[in-house]
Amino acid sequence: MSVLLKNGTIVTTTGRYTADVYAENDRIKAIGTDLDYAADEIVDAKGKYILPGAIDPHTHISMPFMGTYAQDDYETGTIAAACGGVTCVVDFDLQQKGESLLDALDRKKELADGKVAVDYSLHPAVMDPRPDVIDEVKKACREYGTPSFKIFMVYDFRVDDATMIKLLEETKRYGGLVQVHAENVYIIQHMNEVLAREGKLAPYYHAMSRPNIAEEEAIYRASKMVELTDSRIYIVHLSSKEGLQIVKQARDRGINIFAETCPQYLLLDDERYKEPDFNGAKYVMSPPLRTPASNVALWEGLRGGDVQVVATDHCPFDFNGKKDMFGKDDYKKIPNGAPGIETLLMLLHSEGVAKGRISLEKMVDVLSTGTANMFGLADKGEIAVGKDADMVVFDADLKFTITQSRLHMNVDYTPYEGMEITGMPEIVYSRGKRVAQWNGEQMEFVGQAGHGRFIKREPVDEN
Ligand code: DUC
Ligand code: ZN
Ligand code: ZN
Repeated sequence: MSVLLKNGTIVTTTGRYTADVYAENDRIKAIGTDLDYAADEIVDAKGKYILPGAIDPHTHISMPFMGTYAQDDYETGTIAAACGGVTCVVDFDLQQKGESLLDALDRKKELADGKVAVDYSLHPAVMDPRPDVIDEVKKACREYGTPSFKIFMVYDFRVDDATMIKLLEETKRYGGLVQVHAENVYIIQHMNEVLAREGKLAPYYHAMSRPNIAEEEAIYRASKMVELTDSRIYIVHLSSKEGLQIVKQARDRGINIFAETCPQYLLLDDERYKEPDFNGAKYVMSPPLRTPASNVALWEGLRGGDVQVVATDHCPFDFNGKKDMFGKDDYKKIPNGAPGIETLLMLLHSEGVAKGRISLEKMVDVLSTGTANMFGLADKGEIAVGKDADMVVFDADLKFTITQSRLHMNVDYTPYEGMEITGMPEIVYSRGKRVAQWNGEQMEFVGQAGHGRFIKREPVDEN
């Protein structure tokens, strides 16, 4: 299979230029002007951007959570990804009690292989940190190709500070990266008690129960452990301006702390929880939506380089039947999470690039190139000779109105219903194979479940 894209505008993290791109058997083979290959597929890309496929390093596919399951499975989730221009997904793999990290990886791979429509990898999530589990870090980094490890500072399955220190030391030894959900559990428990006493149990109080200070304190504590161990850490779904301030201060002191944010924390705010008829439940996620001041600060964090990655935290639960299953009378019982894998690229382009909040090059960095570097995806994230031909032909002027019925995620709502988008993918390639295309009204999937592969990732250079 070979593809020749003619006269497109190739976008990198440092600039853009007009050229042809030729891809054959998974990889980009040549970039230049007037390339003359007899390709199976020749596309006139004049006036269109050629972007590296977006990478979503934060998804919860088929994840058991709060008495139910995140609804997308590997097939529906990666079909939606392809339709949104996301050509690689790194999903969280939650270790069960008593299970080894490596067994958990095998278990999740079995669910994914043969179903995924685009390439994928896994982050082991450490939930049962026995000493033998810490010892598995080496194998996960060196043999399994999964050198990033998720931990939670909240929820029943959180790790304590001692475990975090051990993991930071062990990952440092083998070139791994700890990723942390940073919220202070005791602040949240306290707020839950206060709000319950006052009878404040509607979705809006979910946000009040998890104040910015809970994120700020946890990030500060995590940053101190990184300083102690001279290691590295990655803050997932950074949501607050106070949390960002801690990240920035630590980075200014030379501490290796990295941060990811998500479209919902850039674009939505806590007024959403006040929507009538229990609609506020659609936005119940953790951390919660904040105020516009945090939205503004996070865009600034992206521009300034203190936030390096934009991911989705895709974790979909139907509004009808899941969000309202146990939580009608108590925000604490509403499954936490929202859909987003398919809307990542369109939102970042339309609300970020088209509105002048970030440059096109910065978008490529935080969705593709920087993400590939952060997570050791050596063959991904760039339109360059030798890289995987994960490519998006992108029409920056194409208009689309987001509506749930024109999306592919296996869920009955989108938090962005009715939003007018400028700029959409026209064709999406996964390793040179066309997997999705614009059909005049919406994206349609034209690939195959099972085309995607497990990608072994590389640890950073050991020090
Ligand atoms: N937060 C969510 O909203 N969903 C899944 C897990 C998490 O930390
Ligand atoms: Zn989280
Ligand atoms: Zn998450």
